[in-house]
Amino acid sequence: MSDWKRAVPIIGAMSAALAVALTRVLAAVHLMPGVVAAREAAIVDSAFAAVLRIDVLIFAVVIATLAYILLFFRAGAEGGEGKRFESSPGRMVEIAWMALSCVLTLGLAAYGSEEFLALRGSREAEVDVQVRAAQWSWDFSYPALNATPASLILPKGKRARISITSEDVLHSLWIPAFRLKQDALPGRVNTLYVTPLVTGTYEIVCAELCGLDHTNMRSTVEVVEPEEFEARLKGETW
Ligand SMILES: [Cu+2]
Repeated sequence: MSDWKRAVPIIGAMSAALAVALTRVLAAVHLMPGVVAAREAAIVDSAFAAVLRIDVLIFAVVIATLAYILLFFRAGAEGGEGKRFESSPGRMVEIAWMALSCVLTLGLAAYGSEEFLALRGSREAEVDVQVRAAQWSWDFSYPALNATPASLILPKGKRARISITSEDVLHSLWIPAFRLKQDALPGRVNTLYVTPLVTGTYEIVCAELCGLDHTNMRSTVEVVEPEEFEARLKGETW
């Protein structure tokens, strides 16, 4: 049997074992924050999980191949040359690898575009909030309700449009529980759409190094029941 025909089942078995072990470890680690607090968070999580599955497979095949080569082709004890790879599948492997790479790249691009469009959705929203970032705090205002609460308040189940700008340098509004992040740029308004699904209070963090107190540039978003929303905003106005 030629070298590569013997190698394929061994590398295949090693890859499968490694992929199963890695999948188990990753399932135990929980890479994403525990709470999935918005419709958008579920979309990001499913895309992340899909890409991670592909990454695990590729990683397992590469590492298993490397391990196989190290094990079976290492130099002899006396420092002599190791075993040589005598035969090669040649062009077939190159063609298969290129075809697979193309399918994978185009498939991921199509999947990513679909998920991105699902994430952005339409430009309609039921709630409008303006966010102004400045060194080193966040200001929130609701023009339709004439309210300026100290933190962000959103009604559960309603699509909100968050218009973000900056007074000075680059900042970035990041809400890990929503899996959303949007840059705040001076002289420009960026929009973010979100439909919160779980009531609670979640962290807002600045995700762009913006100066001395960057790490303290934090706030919170509170997701409340829709019937409480306006009353909460009135109570928070100052
Ligand atoms: Cu900042």
